[in-house]
Amino acid sequence: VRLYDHPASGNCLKVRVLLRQLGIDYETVVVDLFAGETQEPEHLARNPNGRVPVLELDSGEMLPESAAILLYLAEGTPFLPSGRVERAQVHRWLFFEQNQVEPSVAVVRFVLLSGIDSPSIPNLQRLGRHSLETLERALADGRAFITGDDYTVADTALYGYVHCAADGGVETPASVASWLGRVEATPGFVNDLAPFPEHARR
Ligand SMILES: N[C@@H](CCC(=O)N[C@@H](CS)C(=O)NCC(=O)O)C(=O)O
Repeated sequence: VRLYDHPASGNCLKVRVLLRQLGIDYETVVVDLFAGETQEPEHLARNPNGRVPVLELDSGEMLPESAAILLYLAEGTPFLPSGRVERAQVHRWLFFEQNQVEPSVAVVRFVLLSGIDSPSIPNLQRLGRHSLETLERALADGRAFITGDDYTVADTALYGYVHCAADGGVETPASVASWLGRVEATPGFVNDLAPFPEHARR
């Protein structure tokens, strides 16, 4: 497979982490989102939404959206349970990540690391704290991973931006920090998130 990727993107990191953990050979093509390459016709033909990650399957079919890519790759592996309820719990946290974590924690990280002076920063940080407090409450029963005893793609997805929440000025509760450590200790886990490049600064 081929991954249209950016090294500083948490959404792309999720996919790179899982590809490595599954031992899948892949090739990366960096699409420089800070140079506007995601909005060029060539990339819009891969993803009408003009974003990365996009996974190009061996058939040539394009699959955008990090959560869809994780689910596709994890099918039939221990990272995606087959039971109806167990799988629904994975979906539930994937939706939460996209609805609440990504629009707050990831967006405020982007704003601060790009040097954008936005009046929405305090509100994004408040929403970010709220989503990390949700994780804290979910982990309060001592579970090892977000859906229970086993590491799943729900953890991979949440890790993408939760681990770098401090970049956006959002503090991480202690139980969430411990969970991050357990995710990082899963076999084959490598976090290769790159810093924002110099040309990201506005
Ligand atoms: N919901 C999407 C979000 C993807 C996304 O926001 N990608 C950003 C980088 S992290 C991007 O490509 N931005 C470039 C642009 O908007 O032009 C996913 O989970 O894959």
